[in-house]
Amino acid sequence: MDKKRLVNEKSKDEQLEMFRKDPESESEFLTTNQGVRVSNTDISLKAGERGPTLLEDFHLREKITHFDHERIPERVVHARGSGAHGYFEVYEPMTEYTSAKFLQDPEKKTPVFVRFSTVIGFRGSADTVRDVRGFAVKFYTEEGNYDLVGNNIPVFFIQDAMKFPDFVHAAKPEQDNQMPQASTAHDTLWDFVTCHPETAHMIMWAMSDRAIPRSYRMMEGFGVNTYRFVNAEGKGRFIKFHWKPLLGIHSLVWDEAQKISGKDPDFHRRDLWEAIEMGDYPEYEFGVQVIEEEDEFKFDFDILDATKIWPEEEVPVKIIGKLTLNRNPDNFFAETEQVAFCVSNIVPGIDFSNDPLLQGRLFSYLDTQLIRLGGPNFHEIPINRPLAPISNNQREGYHRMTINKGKTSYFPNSVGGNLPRPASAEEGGYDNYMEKVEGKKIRERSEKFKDFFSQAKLFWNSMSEPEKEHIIRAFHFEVGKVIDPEIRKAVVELFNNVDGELAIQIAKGVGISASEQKGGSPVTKESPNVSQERTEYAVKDTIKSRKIAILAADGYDHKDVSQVMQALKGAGAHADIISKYRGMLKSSSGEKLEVDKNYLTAASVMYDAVYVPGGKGSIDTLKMQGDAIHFVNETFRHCKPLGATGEGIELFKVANLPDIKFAGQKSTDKVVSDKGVVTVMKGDSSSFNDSFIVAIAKHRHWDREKKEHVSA
Ligand code: HDD
Repeated sequence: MDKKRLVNEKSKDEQLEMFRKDPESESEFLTTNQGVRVSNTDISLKAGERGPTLLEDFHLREKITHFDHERIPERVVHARGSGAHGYFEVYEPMTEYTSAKFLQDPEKKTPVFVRFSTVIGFRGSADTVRDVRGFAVKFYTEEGNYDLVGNNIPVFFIQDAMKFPDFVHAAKPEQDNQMPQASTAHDTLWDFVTCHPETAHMIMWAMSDRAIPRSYRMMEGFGVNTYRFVNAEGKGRFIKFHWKPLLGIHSLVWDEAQKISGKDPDFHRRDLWEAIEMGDYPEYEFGVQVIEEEDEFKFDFDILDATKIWPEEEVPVKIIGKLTLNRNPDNFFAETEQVAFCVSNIVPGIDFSNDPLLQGRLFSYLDTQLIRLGGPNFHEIPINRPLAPISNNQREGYHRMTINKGKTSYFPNSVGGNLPRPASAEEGGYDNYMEKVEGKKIRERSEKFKDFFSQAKLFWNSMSEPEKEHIIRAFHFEVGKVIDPEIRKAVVELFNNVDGELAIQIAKGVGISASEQKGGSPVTKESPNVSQERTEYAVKDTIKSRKIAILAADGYDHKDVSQVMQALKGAGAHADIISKYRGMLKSSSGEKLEVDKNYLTAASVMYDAVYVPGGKGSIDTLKMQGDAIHFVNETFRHCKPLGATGEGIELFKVANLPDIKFAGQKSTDKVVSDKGVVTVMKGDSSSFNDSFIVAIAKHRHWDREKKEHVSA
């Protein structure tokens, strides 16, 4: 049986396994690429011990040549990413809407490969930069591969693909000095923004907490563009795709994100990898918004404009299935780097719309893989191979793997039995949706595309107060780094079209005098679902997979630590013991505890909460350690939960947490929970655990008004 047929009859996992088991990896012995066993791979072949190296050393030449060619061009955007395998299940048959087979049978699991990414940074840049995150899903369906290439923000910077190269050139490091890396806080990006008012809405999202997610597991995903569902009767409907994370939508704060970039540049990669290794499988529900064709013009926005959302309050998201990521890749290069997503990879039952951004994307992705993966046969790389059989007349080109049999590579033919032949719709052939199109060739956009500010204002109106404050501070950082005062002024003027007060606040932080006239869009509507705080998809009742730091030294109270650790574990969280040195700690009653990280390998910014157990010896030591006090201060400043029992409270007092009430000294005193700081003196451990878990589940405690008084 030839390899191609074998591949097509196996599951994706089995298929990849087969490639992993190629003779190369099965041999116990080190061999050349030709299978010749190598006797020495340390010393090159020389003429005498101290003589010149000989050209005939085929192993040396092969080894170095391979190494010299080991890099492929990084993706022109989304270069830095992280991948995971998993599966998709539909909740109920979607027959009414689409004929796509992977959306019919709730019993069926469709294998997927997902790649998350940042957009602007190079491959080696940090994970927690302010940026959009890519959320690309490859479904290996029985009808062929379907790629849904989305982002974690539902709109885009520009309306027309023609502008994409300009936008990316402006956002990437500047031409003369290749700075700054992985950041939009520079002149050319903001120059582009002010020259293109259509960016206003997306910029609001990019300045919001959405652009600094806590984890790939805790962010939404959006298909962004408008697509079509087409059912078996040929009825089409406009749709937008959504991914809703079951852990809720959570973000970092900007100071935290910047510090993590130094402490652990792989923060998001590591988080995804470790969660999957520990069995905390990331899950996202799949949703669609549907607009009937007859309602195409019913809205005050153009449904083909990718800079506009379909407010979920107007067009509800119908949840139709779930994605689970349950396996890490075995090899980063072979899978995560070589995976090739193409927006044009589509299956029957799904079709494109005339969204001008999408239309350009249809060309770009296939085109970019040709240069990135070195030729037209990249679909044969294991991670890109469909499970559905491939059979066509495209046979040659660089890196061809399949060995086709027979004489013919054309259709129709009489020599090869007239095969392979096109399939009818009944046989599963892809039929393009029969849309009536009439018009003059023209370079124009429809009138509603020119409303640049209404939805930017809708977004602003929908934010909670802390979210608004974060947006203003993000502008202060980003635009504050712009050197040319004319560009800073233009930014203030642009956002004066969105909201006058916003413009005044931006101006204040970037050295521009605020506009006299308070401008702004007249829109007063809100769409709570665009707010991470207010959305119905906010999840604030679980601490599953959160990371808690426990600060301790010799003399810690073992009972305190064990009962809190047990409670956290029971609720699905993970705790690390942090101390000045790695090794073992000794409790006041003689037990031992292994330290996971020291103050140099850990930092408060890498955790979701901090707990300080009692034990006089431990606290006397911690009170003298600036690193421990800093840990507490920083956690407080970033509005994350803090818990302490017994003498542990002393450390919080030394850290001077402003306006916080602590549990009293008496053993009869109850648990006190104040703005996410939970303390108890003695005794009631179960109510402490409950209150601490509630505080962690809330994630952030923005009500710490005096947080800025804390230096950290
Ligand atoms: Fe794009 C990669 C998402 C507009 C051209 N894009 C890429 C990836 C994601 C997106 C997630 C990374 C895929 C991976 O992990 O390999 N892009 C989007 C979204 C857009 C968007 C949600 C707006 C709706 N992109 C867009 C436009 C163009 C491109 C308008 C060009 C006209 N995008 C590309 C590309 C990339 C890419 C150059 C770079 C690497 C790749 O394709 O494989 O073709």
